[in-house]
Amino acid sequence: MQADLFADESKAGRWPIAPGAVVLHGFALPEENALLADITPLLAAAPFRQLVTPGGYVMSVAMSNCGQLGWVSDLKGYRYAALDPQTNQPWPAMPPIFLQLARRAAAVAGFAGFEPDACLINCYQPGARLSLHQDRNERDFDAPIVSVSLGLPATFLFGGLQRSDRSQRISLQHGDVVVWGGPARLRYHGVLALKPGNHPLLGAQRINLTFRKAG
Ligand code: MD6
Ligand code: FE
Repeated sequence: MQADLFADESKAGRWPIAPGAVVLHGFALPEENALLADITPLLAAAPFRQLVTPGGYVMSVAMSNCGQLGWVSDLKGYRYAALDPQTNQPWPAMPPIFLQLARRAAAVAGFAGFEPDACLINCYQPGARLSLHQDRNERDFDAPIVSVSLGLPATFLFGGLQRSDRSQRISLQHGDVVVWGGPARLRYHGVLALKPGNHPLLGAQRINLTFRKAG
């Protein structure tokens, strides 16, 4: 009896944070080992690197990508690129497990038919942060974004459509998935400086996978 209560994936651990945005608590936990096993070879081909913003600052978050397109930043601007500028090779392919998880999470959140072509991989060490921004380098804003948190917990700042709107603070734990689209797609958001700690699987870091339809 009790088992049936949460048999419907669309209800368990689903926390709406705004119209179009929902946290799926623990949604990625059944896949944690498979996800981590797939990340290792990706990073061997396209290692984490700290990108430079168009304004000349070195980002504290280290980044890599997989999929047909990867998000990059340099003094010329932010954009998606098919080749890793560090190797001039295509980004590693998106592992099937990543793709399936992103599709499933989007569908549960009400965005059926999500077909991501880009997965940004963010690595936060203690102290690393992401200042308030909008995700607007994608070609169209109809598709949602699916964001998977692994490792140390972080505080996600979730603001409004204007930079000056006040932000909510949302705690994201290992295995949580945020899906974000529709009327929430262009909301400002960021991540507070990561607190030191030790995660049993990932050690002193947080890894975030962000799936987008960029092209
Ligand atoms: C992060 N995430 O959680 C950074 N963007 O490390 C993002 O910037 C983000 O989680 C758009 C939608 C969901 C996100
Ligand atoms: Fe973002």
